[in-house]
Amino acid sequence: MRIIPPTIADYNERALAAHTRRFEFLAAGLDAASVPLAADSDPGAAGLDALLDRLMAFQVAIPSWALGAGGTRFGRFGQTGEPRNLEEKIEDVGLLHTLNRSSGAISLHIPWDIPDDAARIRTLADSFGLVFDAMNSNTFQDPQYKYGSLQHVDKSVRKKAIEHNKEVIRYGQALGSKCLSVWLADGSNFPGQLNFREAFQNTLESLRDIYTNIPEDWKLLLEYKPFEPNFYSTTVADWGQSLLYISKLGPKAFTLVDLGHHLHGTNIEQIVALLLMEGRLGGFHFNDSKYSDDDLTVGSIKPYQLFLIFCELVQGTDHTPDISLMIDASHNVKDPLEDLLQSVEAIMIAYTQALLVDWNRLRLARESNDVVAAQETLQDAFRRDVRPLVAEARYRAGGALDPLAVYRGESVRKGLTTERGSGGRATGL
Ligand code: PSV
Ligand code: MN
Repeated sequence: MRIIPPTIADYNERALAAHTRRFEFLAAGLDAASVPLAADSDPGAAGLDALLDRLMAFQVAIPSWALGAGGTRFGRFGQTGEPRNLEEKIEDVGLLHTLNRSSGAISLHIPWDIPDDAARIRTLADSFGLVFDAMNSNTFQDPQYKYGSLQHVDKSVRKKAIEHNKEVIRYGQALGSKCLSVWLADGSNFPGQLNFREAFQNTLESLRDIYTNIPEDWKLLLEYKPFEPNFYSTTVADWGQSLLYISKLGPKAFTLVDLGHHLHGTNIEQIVALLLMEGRLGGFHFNDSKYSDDDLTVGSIKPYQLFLIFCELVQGTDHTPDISLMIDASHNVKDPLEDLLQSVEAIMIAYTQALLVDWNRLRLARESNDVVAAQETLQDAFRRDVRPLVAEARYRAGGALDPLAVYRGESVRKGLTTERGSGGRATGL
């Protein structure tokens, strides 16, 4: 199912007058003059136009495994019209991108989504204006990985996992991706099960082998996670451990931060700041959580944390264009496409708010130890309703003023269900 531009134009026309009122009111009160220009924007653009250019340029990748219903170990409630193959997943991401113009990339997980005919898959993606973001290897489901993959005590299992990663790089090259993203479920469930130092050394040796196959213009991302599926130790458990590995690997290796992969109360924005400072932040998995790796809609629980993270990303602008930004969420009770639209919107809002922080005022407040003024400065930006700005950027880029309204108005899920049926199950977790 495709949504055609004239349909979007119809919806926009009906919403335009109300949007223009809100947008102009907001724009009149903005000091957007200090927003730095996007790399490809017109050098003559200033203020509001510069801000909107940056929003229009901003893209978040959609994971191929998040287009069907998620589940828990207690059950899974399927979604009708789920994509049955990679082609249909690409169509779904194409739908999102047509609506919001900010989801112009797809991230594949191998072997869940093997591009058998890479040229055809690339052409299909291209027809929606999509590129391929990070390629994710999967060394956690095969029965041989019960006791780990890259860390395994048996060299032949390590070898198998290494070869899998090399294969994923080859698929990525055929698709035009520039990045391998590695997340390891490796670890242990009980004290004594694992020799920590040997597990680290085995993992490092395996990663070194993979790293020698990373093409010159590629990145290797190493994602950390403190627990699950192992509950006593994880072999890449936190950002310090990820940084330790990647520092030993070389300049093409970077740390990936998944927002759900932290213990309660962890200051993620500080981690982001330090990784950016070291030039070692390579990727992001956005989601939200109340308790642990809940994989909820971005911005649904802790929008202030998301904003503070974007404050760090915006300040580290030298590095920002190179960071792979992706959603990594699960949809247990919502239509996945609606959920993804909400997530991208939340990211755009946080990004816009961060761009509007009065950084000069904040610097002065910090230098004079004016804690109150520092907090006020951040909250001035955070409490501003920037949704008309995000909508305006989307509108200028050819998208929908209100993507969800079009999605629902056009009964997209019903259309997908008619096309695909109600019994299909998308690959993924
Ligand atoms: C693991 O929890 C993770 O965050 C990794 O990024 C995986 O690739 C993804 O979720 C899907 O299992
Ligand atoms: Mn992740």
